[in-house]
Amino acid sequence: MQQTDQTDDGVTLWHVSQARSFRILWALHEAGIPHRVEYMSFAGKALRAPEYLAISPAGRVPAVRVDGQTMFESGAILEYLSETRAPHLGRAPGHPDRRAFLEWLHYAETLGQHQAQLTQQHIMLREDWMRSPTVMRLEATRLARALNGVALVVQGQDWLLPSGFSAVDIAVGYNLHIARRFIRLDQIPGLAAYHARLTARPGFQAAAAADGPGEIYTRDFYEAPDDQPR
Ligand SMILES: N[C@@H](CCC(=O)N[C@@H](CS)C(=O)NCC(=O)O)C(=O)O
Repeated sequence: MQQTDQTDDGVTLWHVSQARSFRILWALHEAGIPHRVEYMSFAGKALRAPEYLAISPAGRVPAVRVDGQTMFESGAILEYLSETRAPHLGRAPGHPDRRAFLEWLHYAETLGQHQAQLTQQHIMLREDWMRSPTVMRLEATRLARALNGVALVVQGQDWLLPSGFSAVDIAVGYNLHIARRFIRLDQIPGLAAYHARLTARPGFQAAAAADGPGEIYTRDFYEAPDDQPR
């Protein structure tokens, strides 16, 4: 595990470039929370090492150390950081947008499951015979359908919540940033413009600069193959 950015007020992020841990990296930069990053890799065995499994039981990223404890699950981490360090990114109980805040925070993982399938099929399964063109097309369609729900909202307002930018734009925004490798965002009205608003934010750009060399997605776009026998 390589360690960088020695600034440390107690928040350490375990991160793989381009992975869901980018959500946390973005939130840390967006809110100006001092932190350090432990850069991990899917190559090798670091995510399966007993010391990492003690932090993240399924060997996934993100994980953080915060307030003297470790924590996994990006949605929970975003909520905790909002509660403890960045109230402007959260919507506390009683806020008029609280219900929608929770919906979108969890919806990010509805999007995430389709992206995980697409990433498996296009990238992680290395041999052609392991992949399924049917699953690739189906998951791309399901991801686009799920993104339609996001588009319907951001056509009428800048951010997912009427009260303004929040952690749910980070959670879902990460998905959108990856989804454009599988879905043509400009074919869903409102999505490309929302993506442009997200990526123009200084917090996003600082996180992108700190993301490290991408190791998952090497192509701009992964086209679903047709079903003809190869
Ligand atoms: N719901 C979890 C998902 C975490 C997750 O699956 N992360 C992926 C990277 S995007 C991972 O670590 N995969 C490694 C593996 O599956 O072994 C979260 O949002 O934190």
